[in-house]
Amino acid sequence: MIFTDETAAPSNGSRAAYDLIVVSNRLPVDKVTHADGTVEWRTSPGGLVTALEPVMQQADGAWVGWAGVADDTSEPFEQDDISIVPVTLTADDIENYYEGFSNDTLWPLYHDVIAPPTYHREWWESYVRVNQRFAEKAASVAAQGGTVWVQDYQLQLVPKMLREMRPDLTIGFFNHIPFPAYGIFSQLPWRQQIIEGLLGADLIGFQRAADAGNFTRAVRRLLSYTTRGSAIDVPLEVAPDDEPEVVGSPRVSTAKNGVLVRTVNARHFPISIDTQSFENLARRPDIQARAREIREGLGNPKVVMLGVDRLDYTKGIGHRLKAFGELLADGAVTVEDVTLVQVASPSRERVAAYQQLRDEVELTVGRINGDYSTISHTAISYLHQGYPREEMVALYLASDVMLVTALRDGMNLVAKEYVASRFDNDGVLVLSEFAGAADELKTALLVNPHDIDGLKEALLEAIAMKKGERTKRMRALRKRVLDYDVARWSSAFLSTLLDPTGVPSYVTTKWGASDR
Ligand code: GDG
Repeated sequence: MIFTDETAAPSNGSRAAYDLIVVSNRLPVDKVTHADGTVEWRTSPGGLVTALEPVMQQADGAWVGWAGVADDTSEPFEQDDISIVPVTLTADDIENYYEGFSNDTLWPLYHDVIAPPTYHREWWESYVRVNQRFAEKAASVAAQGGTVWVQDYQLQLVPKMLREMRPDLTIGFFNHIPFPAYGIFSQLPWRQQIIEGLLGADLIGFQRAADAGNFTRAVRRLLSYTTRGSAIDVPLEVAPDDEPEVVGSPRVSTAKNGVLVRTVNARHFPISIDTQSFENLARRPDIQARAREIREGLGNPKVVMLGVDRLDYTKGIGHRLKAFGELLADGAVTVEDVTLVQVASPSRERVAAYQQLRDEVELTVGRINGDYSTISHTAISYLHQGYPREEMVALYLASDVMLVTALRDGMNLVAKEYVASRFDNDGVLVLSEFAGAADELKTALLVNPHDIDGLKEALLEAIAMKKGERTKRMRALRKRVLDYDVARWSSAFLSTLLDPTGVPSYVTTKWGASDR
């Protein structure tokens, strides 16, 4: 959709109207301003954009979000046939709504308070203001009767705000991170507003069945609404004038007590990756050559173990280092035989808990390397850097054992990327049972990362695993990841959202995008 003055305007008077709108904190493009003042919009090739690109193109879709720089007031534009609608965040919004409430209140709270959440009323007020801004932007560009899909924990108030402004819209929400048990969630001073915000959606998606269960329990505890499996009855307060329109909606019915209710569904849709694109990269001869080069550079040890994470306290990097350090100390492994490569990509560097984590991890790595490395063999190759996807796939191919030891993780895409890259049916995945991926990747070596002895045993089992066993397990993992990729995920969510009965359907969406 090109924005022109002639573009059919929605009734709210904005310049363009879209049938499908994705709303996320970050746009799928970053604004980069060069030294000479020229501006470039760089695509960040995340799984979400890959999944949604075809459906967005067919549906005349737009993406509403922040461009990643403070005070940016860019006008909407087109990139790769998707309309991009930027939302402005000021430096104050970034500090309070994003780094504060999103990343220092909600993130630790939703990850089972691994780090203590900080509660500040100013952060909450900023969160409300910014959510309102996102909702207004989405409302101003949505076509009459259109569909809006809101993404993630930064925007949990948007569904209710949007419904109040535009009751004609179908609204979906997907939470990429865990939803905690009520005993933890109830710490949040604004717990009721968050639940009410989310209930503005018609369909609320979670990574795991347990997350959806935690959410419906919170609804019962806080609001006493009736729930039936994944369905939640939200009582309606209907003004007499609105009644004919509301009552005609397929989602509205009369409950046993005679009250009009709107049915909201909360269920799990485990996210996935663009599996084929990882396999295609892994099959490239130059990337295979790079994988061999990586092993040579490490001194050709018998076993390469790998960790790839954003440097985040949820990922259990410290637990993994402790287990490996103890195996070296016990003499169960030596640096000539086994080496660990740990990519820890920089993340949220202005938040204090992340600065502290970096110090702790780097102290531990330094100690282990100091104690056990030799001139020719390093115990841990620690890389506090981001890499192109090609290099990540080369690392996946170069490693015999992949370590995913998250203490709590919505899904963990790294686990799926490793599996997708191993078209040779080799490699062992050690996977935390606290990552959402554990519900699907059942033939991984599942571990409780808090149990350091258990983790050490799993590492030794992975290191010693015979080829036949590795192949058997990897084949089963690959079947799942190849079968259920990110296109299938988005299709499952959208077709459920658009099917008022709530029956899952992987067949087609309204726009004809099938699940492949
Ligand atoms: C949240 C939830 C959920 C990392 N370093 C580099 C790099 N990465 C890529 C990985 C992977 C992605 O970043 C990280 O995804 P994860 O799923 O592992 O974790 P979060 O960032 O915490 O994501 C999580 C996810 O949302 C989706 O719903 O699974 O549970 O926490 O794709 O490969 N990519 C490149 N260079 C790096 O240095 N190219």
